[in-house]
Amino acid sequence: MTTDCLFCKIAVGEIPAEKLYEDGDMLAFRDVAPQAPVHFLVIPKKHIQDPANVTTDDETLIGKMMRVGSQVAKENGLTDFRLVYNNGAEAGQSVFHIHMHVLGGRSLSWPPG
Ligand code: DGP
Repeated sequence: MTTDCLFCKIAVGEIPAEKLYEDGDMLAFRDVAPQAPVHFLVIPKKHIQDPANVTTDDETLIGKMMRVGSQVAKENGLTDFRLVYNNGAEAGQSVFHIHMHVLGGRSLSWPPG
């Protein structure tokens, strides 16, 4: 846990969130500013700053994020959905604890703005 990290605080329950999934090393919770009818985030409980800081030791954990995100998407009625990682402020990252956005429930355009 990194003490000044918002998502670390959510991971340990210090800050409340609407949780959709939790196990020993992972959490999925609804995004506070949803951009689609279904919009939630999947995070590892371990603090990793961003995709660029993933190491070979994290590969299983990061792969699990995709499996858990897809499972929770299906549980929330989605068959079509988008998985997004933002890396760095210019790419739209505002919380520097790695997270995967899962968005669905409406038609999504491509490319993103
Ligand atoms: P990004 O911009 O990719 O770093 O996404 C961060 C997301 O986190 C953004 O969509 C809003 C969401 N978010 C920020 N603060 C909170 C919070 O306190 N609770 C929840 N549930 N989501 C948050």
